[in-house]
Amino acid sequence: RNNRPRVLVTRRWPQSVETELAERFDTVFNIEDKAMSAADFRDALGHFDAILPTVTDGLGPDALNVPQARTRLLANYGVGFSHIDTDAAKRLGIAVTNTPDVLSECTADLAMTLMLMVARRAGEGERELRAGAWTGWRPTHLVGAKVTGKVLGIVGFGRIGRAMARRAHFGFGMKIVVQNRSKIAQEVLDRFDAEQVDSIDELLPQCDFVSLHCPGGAANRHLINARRLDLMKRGAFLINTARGEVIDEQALAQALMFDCIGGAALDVFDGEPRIAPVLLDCDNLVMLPHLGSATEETRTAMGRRVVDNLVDFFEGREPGDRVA
Ligand code: 8YV
Repeated sequence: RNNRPRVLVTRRWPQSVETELAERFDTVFNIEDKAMSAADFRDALGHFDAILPTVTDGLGPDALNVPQARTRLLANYGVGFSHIDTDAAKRLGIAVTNTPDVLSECTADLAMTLMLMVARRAGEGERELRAGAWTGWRPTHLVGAKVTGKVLGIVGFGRIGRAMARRAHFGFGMKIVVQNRSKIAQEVLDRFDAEQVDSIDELLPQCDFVSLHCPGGAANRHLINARRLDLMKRGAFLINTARGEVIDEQALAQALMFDCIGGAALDVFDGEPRIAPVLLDCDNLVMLPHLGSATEETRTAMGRRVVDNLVDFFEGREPGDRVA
């Protein structure tokens, strides 16, 4: 039993997958359930065969700055892995895996939730009611924007972007326009009656709603900046369930305050859980605390997927979800 791989789980997981991990591996859970520091990681790299991080674990150059590591696998719990410096991992001979597919439907559900909430001013309405400030029905009270039949721009047409397109097109009769770094097969676009444009600049002016489903990281940092917010239709809405750094939040706050766009809805933030104070002053902004994949079913499925990657890796097979 003692030659079982030694595995560190940085946060608490749903019970059933924690049990599965403990049965199969020599598992240590970070019972504090708090984000780990770079120093904690440098230490852990000397003691564990695999580390199972989440988005709250910054595995940047500092955390991976060790001469050598016992760790051979970083099996991320989550699909996005821009918090892991994959070049540094590679130099140390550490493989990286993620958990795609299993969270696409729930993340798209949450993007729809955000889109409907911001268009229909649901957050404002709930705040008003709870504050005891609702004076009653009137024809002009909290009038929002119609969603059905509008144009939805999708930035990043991977698994989650497509799950979003399916909901919006078939459920809400929306016209879908997509931008993606590579060309999408015509047969895939045809499924949603979608059209692919060559650039974000081309996409933005056509859309009533824009939903971000691209990866985070340095390459996409501030992809949505002041200049691009200015390309959006006046009255259009921006939705982000991808990564906080994709939007320049200061520029977004300006655009919201001066009504250059109709509103925005964010599930992710640059430097979360810290929220840029300017955002708190924007009424036409819906904010949720990174809930995209937060269902019992999906969080359990994500854990299973990590277990599959670990088992494959330590039994000498190439893990299905290897990303680096
Ligand atoms: C997770 C996510 O909640 O998978 C992702 O990329 O953002 C969410 O599903 C989180 O990242 C878990 O690490």
